Amino acid sequence: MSVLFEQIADSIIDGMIEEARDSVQKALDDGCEGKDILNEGLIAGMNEVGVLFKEGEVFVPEVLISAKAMNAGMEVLKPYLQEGDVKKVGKAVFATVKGDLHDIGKKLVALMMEGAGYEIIDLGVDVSPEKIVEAVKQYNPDIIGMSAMLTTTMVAMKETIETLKEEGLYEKVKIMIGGAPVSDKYAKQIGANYSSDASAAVDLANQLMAV
Ligand code: B12
Repeated sequence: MSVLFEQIADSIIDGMIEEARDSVQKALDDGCEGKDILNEGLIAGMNEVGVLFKEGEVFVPEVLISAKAMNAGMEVLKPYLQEGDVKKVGKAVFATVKGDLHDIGKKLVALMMEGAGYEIIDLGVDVSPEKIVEAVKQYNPDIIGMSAMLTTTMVAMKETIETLKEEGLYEKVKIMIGGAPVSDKYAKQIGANYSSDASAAVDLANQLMAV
């Protein structure tokens, strides 16, 4: 890992918002690729935070500050991930499912998809199946992207799909799911499509849209 990427990762681990912004900008000024800054800097840092959290070395307040630093870095990086074709290829509604407040990964996926030409409607976090159904009726999207980071909330994805079926909307949209506890197997079980990260999500969306 280059020193610059290490600096970015450290700024996330330490929850230093200004440093996160500055180090991402510095890496961009140095000509680093947006994708590398994201994967080897920001995401690498957040992954380390995850390890420290699991080991009990840091607690929720620190993780929240790291999440803020991650968002600050992502804001700087956003325009560089969104270069390229702006022709709209489809519309996607995104939501973090009921009971779940994690949104960093979902925002990243939404950001990359926006960059790939999708119109994104982000419903936010803790979104009930009913709200998702309402949004499908209101926006008529091609894709629904659902995110869950807790083993206890991933069931809400299944509930949402069941509600969509009850409303006769399931056949009208493609469903993509993701998040740490989610797998391809689970996606198949509930009638959705899975992708493990943000760039794979764009490929999956294009595949589903047959772009
Ligand atoms: C940041 C974080 C938080 C922050 C969230 C801030 C925010 N705005 O998002 C805060 C502090 C709020 C938090 C709270 C909690 N958290 Co937390 N959190 C994390 C942490 C450290 C990082 C998650 C993250 O942002 N990763 C970085 C992003 C880039 O990765 P990602 O989210 O996985 O997203 C990628 C893919 O999954 C995928 N993806 C994600 N969504 C989607 C959607 C689609 C459609 C697709 C295609 C792909 C896709 O693409 C993304 C980009 O590549 C994880 C640890 C971990 N290893 O994941 C724990 C973790 C998820 N949290 C955990 C827990 C337990 C909690 C709490 C219950 C803690 C508590 N005691 O209160 C609460 C629950 C709150 C709630 N109701 O949701 C556990 C979950 C365990 C489990 N198996 O259920 C984890 C795994 C930590 C651990 N090892 O114990 N957390």
